[in-house]
Amino acid sequence: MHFPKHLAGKGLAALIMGLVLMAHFPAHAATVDVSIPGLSFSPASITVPVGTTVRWTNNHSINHTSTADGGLWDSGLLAPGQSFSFTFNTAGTYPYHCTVHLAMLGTVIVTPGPFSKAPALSPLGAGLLILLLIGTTIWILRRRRTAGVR
Ligand SMILES: [Cu+2]
Repeated sequence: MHFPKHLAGKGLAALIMGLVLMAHFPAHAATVDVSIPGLSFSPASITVPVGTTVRWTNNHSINHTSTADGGLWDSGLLAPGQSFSFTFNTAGTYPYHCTVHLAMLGTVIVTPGPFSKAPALSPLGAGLLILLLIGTTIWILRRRRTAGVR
């Protein structure tokens, strides 16, 4: 039962390293859906953090577009059932419309997001993770040394 234990130690170290990486690079690139159920966008206004991808899906029976008022994005004609995605990498307020039906209006509000406001992981949490990582590394090294002496 010597070898499996050794592997378990490595697995634990890999798990902890993974946790540390996740703490530093949290999944923030979410996708948010906006539906076109008729002659409107639903929801008409959404607020998302920087890095979010907004996906418009035409759930209506006729063509529509999602077109930024400033021209930042333009889906072109979306046939029924088609989708168009755009990723917002800069905070700001982005009004948009449908070029076929000018009364169809929407707004995407992009907030600076968690990165620029506060660290994703508290200093205490980060410290504990690093301690765990160091502890596991020492544990593995000691196990290796013990095996080598024999
Ligand atoms: Cu339209």
